[in-house]
Amino acid sequence: MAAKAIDDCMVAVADRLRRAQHVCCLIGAGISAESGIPTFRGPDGFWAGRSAFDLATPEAFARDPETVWRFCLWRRSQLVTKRPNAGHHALVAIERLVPQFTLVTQNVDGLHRAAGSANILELHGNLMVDRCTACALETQAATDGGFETIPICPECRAMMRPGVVWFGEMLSLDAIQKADAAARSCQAMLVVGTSSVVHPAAGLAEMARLHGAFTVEINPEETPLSRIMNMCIRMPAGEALPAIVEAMNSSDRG
Ligand code: BJW
Ligand code: ZN
Repeated sequence: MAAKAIDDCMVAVADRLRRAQHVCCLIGAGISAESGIPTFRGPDGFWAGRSAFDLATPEAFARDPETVWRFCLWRRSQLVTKRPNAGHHALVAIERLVPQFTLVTQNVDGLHRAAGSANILELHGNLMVDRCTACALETQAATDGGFETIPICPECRAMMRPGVVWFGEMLSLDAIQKADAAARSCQAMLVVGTSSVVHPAAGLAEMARLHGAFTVEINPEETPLSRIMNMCIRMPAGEALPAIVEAMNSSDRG
């Protein structure tokens, strides 16, 4: 896309965001790719050469907890070295520029909180949380090592599990209800870095569109939801989101 066309596009999105009372952002793994964290799907994704159903289902964990934990501990050991990027920081800036803002993330990496976002709904949990399989006690995982050992509950000595949501599991009722309400009530939604194939998350973008929100997809690749979006920005999130913030600030001054 020519520079002028990109500028016009950013100004148009900025204008929609500035006029919105409530902005909702639906986020996926693509935003963290520029922090060095692989996405899930695709040739360089976490699941390349692996089966998601052997790593991200309660059945897999029941059958072979060691394999599932090894995958999780390896990701934790990588994650603790990663930092938020320009895309995460731009979302913090947008939150501060609009009256109401809801960040609905499918990501389990905690980078939105690290960047400073405030109103976050973590639909698929958090990789750095351990939850007891027996008494449901939740603890924060260590960030300074221990990436070789399966955690044991400090209260009842049962095996812990990662605090993420696997396929076939219910999402937190509180989180999905709040996300659903945000999708229905927002005037603008940015759908960033998600393949939009996992439900119920993907359905939130459809819900927002159905309720009249202006929807913008930010993703270098097309997705099944591209066709229902008002606008698609085929750029990496770490470039597109800061450009939108810049346009929001310019229109503020102008
Ligand atoms: C960039 C970029 C850059 C790259 N900038 N972009 C309705 C229809 C069909 C099925 C279902 C349905 N409702 C429920 C289901 C079943 C299932 C489901 O959705 N299955 C489909 C896949 C077929 N859903 C569930 O089971 C959910 N539970 C549920 O619904 O409970 C009720 C129920 C149960 C049973 C039956 C019916 C109802 C739970 C879903 C949990 C998902 N969990 C995971 C794993 C977390 C654990 C872990 O971390 O190990 O969450 S799956 C995985 O996918 C992870 C992600 O959060 C999620 C979404 O992936 P995401 O973020 O979109 O990443 P990618 O890799 O797919 O895409 C990255 C994108 O970034 C790409 O598009 C790139 O182009 C782009 N990109 N660089 C911007 N720089
Ligand atoms: Zn316990």
